Amino acid sequence: MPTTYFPDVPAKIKYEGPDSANPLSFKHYDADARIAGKSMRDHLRFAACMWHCMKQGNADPFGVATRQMPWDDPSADAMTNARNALDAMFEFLTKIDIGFWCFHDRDIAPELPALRESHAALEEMVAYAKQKQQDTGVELLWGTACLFIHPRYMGGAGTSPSPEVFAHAAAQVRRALDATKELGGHGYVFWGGREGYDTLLNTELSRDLDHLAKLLHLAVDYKKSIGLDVPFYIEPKPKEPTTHQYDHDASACHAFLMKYGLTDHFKLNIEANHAALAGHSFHHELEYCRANDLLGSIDANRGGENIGWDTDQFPTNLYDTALAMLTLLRAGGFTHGGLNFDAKVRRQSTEPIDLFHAHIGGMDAFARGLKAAAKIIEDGRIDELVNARYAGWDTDLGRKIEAGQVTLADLDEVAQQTDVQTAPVGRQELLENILNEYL
Ligand code: XLS
Ligand code: CA
Ligand code: CA
Repeated sequence: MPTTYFPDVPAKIKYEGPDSANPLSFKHYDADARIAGKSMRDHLRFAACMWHCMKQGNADPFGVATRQMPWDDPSADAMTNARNALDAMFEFLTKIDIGFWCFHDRDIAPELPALRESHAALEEMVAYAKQKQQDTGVELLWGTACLFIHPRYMGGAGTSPSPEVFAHAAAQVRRALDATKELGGHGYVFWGGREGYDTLLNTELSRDLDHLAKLLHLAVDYKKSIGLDVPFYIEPKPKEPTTHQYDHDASACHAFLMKYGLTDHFKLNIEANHAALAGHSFHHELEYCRANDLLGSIDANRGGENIGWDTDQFPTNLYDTALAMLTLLRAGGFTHGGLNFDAKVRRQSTEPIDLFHAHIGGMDAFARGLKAAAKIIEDGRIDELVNARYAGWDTDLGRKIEAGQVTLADLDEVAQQTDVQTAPVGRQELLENILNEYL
């Protein structure tokens, strides 16, 4: 192993303020600065992900990988490369001062010809990762199992037409839950990348949903049996890789969890880019979660605005980060979750140092969003305008309707006695102006 994979980066990226000309510094993220009663570090709980940072080389359907990844040596054996990738990941996390990481089972250990061998490889790499965590103080935000790369999962994992494939998925989930427990993970994610269909002509939709719920119930039972006391998250995404994914958006996941009696065990992991693919704003998905006590964790990225696929770009849009942080603060902040950069550098960002530029930009964008959101709440003007708009609901009539104390006939009486020709003013432009004052 080389002594460093990032020789041009200092031991720690530091906060130097907005006037600094040093690209390897934070301009806005000041980890220990306190905002709204907590340090920025504790509000934001940043995480970086193993798959985009260390594993994928930016191959696309038209070309091979372009990134330089010195931790991935084609002449070395798979386990050596796996160790090197973890060395590189923990060097990266330490230097950029990110306190959490996330991984899929197959990101940290290779898939080997026999499942038993893959299990053993994973156990070995979990032990190695545990040592790395102890050495650096980095913690596991969440673990997950990769149930979408291997050809056996082409028709789904929990929703596969084959019970043997279902069993393979269950085996991987079991071992990934063990890994999450061993590493003290704060949560566990189910992203149903292939839990959907390409065509309904070959699909039994209701059976698929029953099977998916079965897998999740089995995971809940197993989690209890090993004493893993952390939330499970479903990560909604409407499409890609399949044409239609069952975990379409937050409300579809909510309906699924309610139907199958899973709401006590699951929250959602909301990814910005997936919200866009579902035709929603990131803010909408987060607000839906806040309204339904489903806000678990966040995958912080963005999509290309004119592109209909999952580009997983680093977040730079301050509107998005401010509105996301507004919802998060109003929801009381993270308990187990965090802001995981599920984002990759662009294909022409080929050098290891580009990983630093990318994460610095994302962290500063969320730091600015946090500052803006805290000020908006403190300022109170937006809340006042919203309260004024809904003031009618605090009158006798509004309270009675909310409390279920009136019938349709009662309301017919009331309506006949009140001359209503318009409705409360919306003030959208003023609200947008106030928001802009803080950006
Ligand atoms: C893919 C998903 C995936 C999950 C983890 O689009 O974002 O990376 O976050 O399996
Ligand atoms: Ca994600
Ligand atoms: Ca994505």
